[in-house]
Amino acid sequence: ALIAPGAMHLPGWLSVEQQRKLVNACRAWARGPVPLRHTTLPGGGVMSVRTVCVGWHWLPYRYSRTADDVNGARVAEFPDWLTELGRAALVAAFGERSDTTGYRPDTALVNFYDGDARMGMHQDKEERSGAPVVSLSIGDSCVFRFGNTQTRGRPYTDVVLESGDLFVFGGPSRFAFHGVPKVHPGTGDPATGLSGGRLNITLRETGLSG
Ligand code: MD5
Ligand code: FE
Repeated sequence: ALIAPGAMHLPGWLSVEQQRKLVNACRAWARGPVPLRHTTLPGGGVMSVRTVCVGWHWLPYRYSRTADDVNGARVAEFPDWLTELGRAALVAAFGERSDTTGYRPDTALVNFYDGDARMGMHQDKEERSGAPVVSLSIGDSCVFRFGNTQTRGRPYTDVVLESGDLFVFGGPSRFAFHGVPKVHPGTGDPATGLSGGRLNITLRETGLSG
């Protein structure tokens, strides 16, 4: 369903097998070279979500090849199969367009939410690219709040994201405010390999080189 111009929600897009593969890949990335960890913000706050990055490391508020705020290690390489999954997601959402085959996501942010984790309303502005963001959800369902480009307040649309859902943020929706106000514990399917919590994987183009 089109939620707003450029914002497409495709429920149940990932098969359980694809979800298992992603869960296994995220487990491996979470073991290293950079561990899954809570990100500390410049003001001293600590995010409730735990994150590990692939390709480029996101830290507030820039990207680096090395995890400068964790252990200094170079992050894992972005694998080709994840590029192909990202392109397939764009085709599923918007069909074959010029920006589909040219899509070169080079970073994945893997967020893990336990039952109490939240993400406040924010914009993702560290990328120097207007390419779409591909968001894949696995495990417990959540309330995803999709807002506007002007303020973190209303108007916004609350969408329930469930295991296997694809959300693509492109065009005028790429720089909208958004957040995750609530996770619903115990709603995930253990067949995905996740016994609890919510996993979200976003694919992005940083627009950086080097
Ligand atoms: C999540 N992650 O469910 C979300 C999914 C993050 C984050 O917000 O920054 O790690 S990604 C939602 C997203 C990404 C880029 C743009 C827009 C939404 N948008 O314009 O609405 O853990
Ligand atoms: Fe975000």
